[in-house]
Amino acid sequence: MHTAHVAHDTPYYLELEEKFGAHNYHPLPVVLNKGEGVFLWDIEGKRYYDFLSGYSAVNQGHCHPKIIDALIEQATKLTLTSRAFHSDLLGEYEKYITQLFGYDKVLPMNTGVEAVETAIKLTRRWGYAVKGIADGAAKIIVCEGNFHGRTSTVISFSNDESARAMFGPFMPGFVAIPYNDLDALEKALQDENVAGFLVEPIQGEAGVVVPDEGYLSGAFQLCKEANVLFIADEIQTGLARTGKMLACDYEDVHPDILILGKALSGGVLPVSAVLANDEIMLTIKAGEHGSTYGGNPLACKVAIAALEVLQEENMAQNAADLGDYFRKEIKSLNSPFIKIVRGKGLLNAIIIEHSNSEAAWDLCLALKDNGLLAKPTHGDKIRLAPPLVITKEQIDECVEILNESLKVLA
Ligand code: IF1
Repeated sequence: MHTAHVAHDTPYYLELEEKFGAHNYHPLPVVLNKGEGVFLWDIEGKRYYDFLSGYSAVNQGHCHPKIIDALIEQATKLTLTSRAFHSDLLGEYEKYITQLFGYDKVLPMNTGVEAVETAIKLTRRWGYAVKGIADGAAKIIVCEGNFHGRTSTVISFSNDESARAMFGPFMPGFVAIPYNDLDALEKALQDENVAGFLVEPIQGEAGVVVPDEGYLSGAFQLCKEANVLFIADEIQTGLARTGKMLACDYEDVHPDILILGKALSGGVLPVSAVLANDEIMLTIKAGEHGSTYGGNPLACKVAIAALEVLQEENMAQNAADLGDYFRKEIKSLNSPFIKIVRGKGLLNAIIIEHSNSEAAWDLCLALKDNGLLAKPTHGDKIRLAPPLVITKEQIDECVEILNESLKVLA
């Protein structure tokens, strides 16, 4: 029977998800059906500024024409060969991305957490094969407050109860230390069985926690001296988001293992990557790691376009300039409800101070009504991360929307 496609209202879509979908998220009550640049539209045709950017996967703006053209062109030719055979795009992409970031090789994966898992396996394998750690004894140092994804191994070293409670038993081999604490790192590195230090240059989910100047370079130096791999998870901070191509670039740190994801495809499909030099990368031999979709020609074509667009449109510089401006403008509101404004480039967050524990959520509902989409994280923090193509005039309009929306907390 052919059902005529009739437009449905918002409750219709919310009810579908409620009835037929897992309840593993608590989204804002908005149903979107179009995205372009910094804007999203809901099914009622209302336009919003997107201040989440798909959790920093849409740095290039929604449906960037050049990325979509690459997607469409490749989709009509060849989307997946599996790695059982070669394609005419994998090598081209591997050459492009390794030369862009300065590494010998790349291991292509799909989601961010798959790349983190791959980096963990590479680090352990290097620990045994090169550093000489006894098989099975390798440890990786991580930071409290980390977020590196949601697989069983990765939540094993999370200290966020909402991410790990009742998902045990957990994977051993991880040591947690306080973030932004070089003394704690130095102490933990005394253990000869440590193979790597996995760190976010800025902690995203923790509410955009920016470490002290010198933390990344200090940590890198300590790892060098201890013959331990410095592993940077730039899945959220990378690809121009913080005002440089990589957040590590602020301190001229060249990670031993670099992990990318999210904006590597401009929000078009899951593409992630692990970059390292031969001493590390070649410890994994044929048949010892893989993925059905990893390095598929569609992903390769899209990722090249996504990386080119970041550079051609100078998005890192725009993020740096407008990030400074944005934080200054928010501070000048002098709102009694904004305790802290912090971030780097266009990865920012505000911390809400209010007697009502739901204040951040209420503010996000008001922002939505006023045409700006953002979402609280961990209760009182609201991440504010628009696509990197935003203009100064649009920042001004969004600061005005924030100012107007803050009245709901009065
Ligand atoms: C959710 C935010 C969280 C990440 C870093 C690895 C991954 C992520 C630094 C895994 C993913 C997403 C996941 C999403 C919420 C969002 C997020 F900070 F970006 F907002 F949770 F911290 N490393 N972050 O940020 O990548 O497997 O998801 O592709 O899980 O709720 P993924």
